[in-house]
Amino acid sequence: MGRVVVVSNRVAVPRRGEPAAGGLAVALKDMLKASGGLWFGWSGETRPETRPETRAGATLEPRRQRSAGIDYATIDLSEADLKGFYAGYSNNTLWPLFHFRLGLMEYDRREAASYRKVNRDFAQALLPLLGPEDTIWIHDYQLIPMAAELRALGAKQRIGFFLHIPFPPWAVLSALPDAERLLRDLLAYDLIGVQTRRDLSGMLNCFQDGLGLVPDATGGVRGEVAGQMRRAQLSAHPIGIDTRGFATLARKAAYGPETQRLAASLGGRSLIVGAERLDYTKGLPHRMRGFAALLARFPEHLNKVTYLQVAARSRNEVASYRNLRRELDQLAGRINGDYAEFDWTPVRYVARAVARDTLAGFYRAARVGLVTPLRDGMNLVAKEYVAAQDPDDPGVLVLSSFAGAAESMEGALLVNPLDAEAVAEQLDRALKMPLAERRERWDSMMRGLEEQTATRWAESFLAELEELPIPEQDVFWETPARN
Ligand code: ADQ
Repeated sequence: MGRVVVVSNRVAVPRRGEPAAGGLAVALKDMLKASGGLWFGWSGETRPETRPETRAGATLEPRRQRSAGIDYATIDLSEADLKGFYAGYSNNTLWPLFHFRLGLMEYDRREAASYRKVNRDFAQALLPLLGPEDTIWIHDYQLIPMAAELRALGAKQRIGFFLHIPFPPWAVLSALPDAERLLRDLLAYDLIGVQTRRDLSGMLNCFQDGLGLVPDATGGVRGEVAGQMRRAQLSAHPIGIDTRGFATLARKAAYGPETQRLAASLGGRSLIVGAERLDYTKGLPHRMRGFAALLARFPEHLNKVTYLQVAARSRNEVASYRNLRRELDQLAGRINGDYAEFDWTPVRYVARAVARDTLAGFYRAARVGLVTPLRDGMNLVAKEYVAAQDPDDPGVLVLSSFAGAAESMEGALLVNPLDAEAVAEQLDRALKMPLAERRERWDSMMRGLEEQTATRWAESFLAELEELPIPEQDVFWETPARN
């Protein structure tokens, strides 16, 4: 039996004094521990341009570490890679494009080349560490071409890919000058996992309209990559959280000093909570406008409800993120200016990360979890909010229908985040919802969360990958007869 080798742009190498990792990292680590596996990726460090490894054609020597039964191998990126591959093509081209934000997408051929180079560097650095029986699982949009690069170097192992963010249909993806190449790169994988049925239909539509490949009856596509015929299986594997673990964390945190201080400061008012990275996909300005509409249209909530938004700063090197920050500062200031009383601040806006257990306690203290991204692969905050609730007196989740989580969380009040009035109406409904309905909705969501955990997600993806026929089998390397 071979190992599982996980590859992701950032590697969660445990460091002393660091807060506990989230559910996703824990699920991957458990799986790696069980298979004696390896986690490979970027160290998060940059290296000077003058180092010999930076020269074209040189292979980077990964830094090896072992911790709690898992091997880690990491490489540094150069400043130029960081700019072109990471801030540029990954976060300023693919991220907005995959989130349907063509107006924010920028494109630069040098950044596209840097993206490809870093994927080649990753493949070259990983190849010598691989055994013939290993199963490789590559994560997310930063590393789409990595399997094609590994195949070009002769790798025959099973390679799976999971996309954490949405995948748009061809009408959107075709705006990318390299769209066809990116789709061909995907064919180098044996299994491509996406979050939802919506992403799956987006991807199948791209293969069909972009490359003219008709999916077979079992959801696979066959096509040529690097002179070889290959078949990639496509399927949806919605990610989950460590539901029990998070519920326990929240129960304990409710007695912690932060949640106690928060509760005391509310003076008996209801709390609406929002938490995310400060990212334009999360719909934060729309959410603030929705909250303002609540106060304008339903004045019975004035001085009775407080909205706490914690937004961890993110990707400050990209201009659209700095602009968002400015917009939010202004909006929060304006709403408070319009509605605050000397003893009540309607919007509490905290632009930084908070500890995981503190966040869990805040979720539990909130009558409403307000999760309204404009697009999101899944959205774990929605799941964490539900897991954190007190079963005897649960709060209500108001959720964007554009979050992947909406496909499986039927107990939420769904909303189109672009419609401020609709957000206000759903907030009003959530704040007034009787206990019996809150319980019923929460029960149905919690049952789903207990089934669909992060561990189940990792297991089901790998089980599907490992059941697929070995790529070396002849049928995968023949050119099919043309008809
Ligand atoms: P993200 O876009 O980062 O993930 P999400 O799934 O919501 O979004 O996960 C965010 C995590 O950060 C949660 O665990 C949350 O608790 C934590 N967090 C949020 N705000 C915080 C704050 N202010 N301080 C501290 N922690 C905070 C990407 C995709 C998602 C997909 C995940 C997993 O964009 O759609 O669900 O990957 O596949």
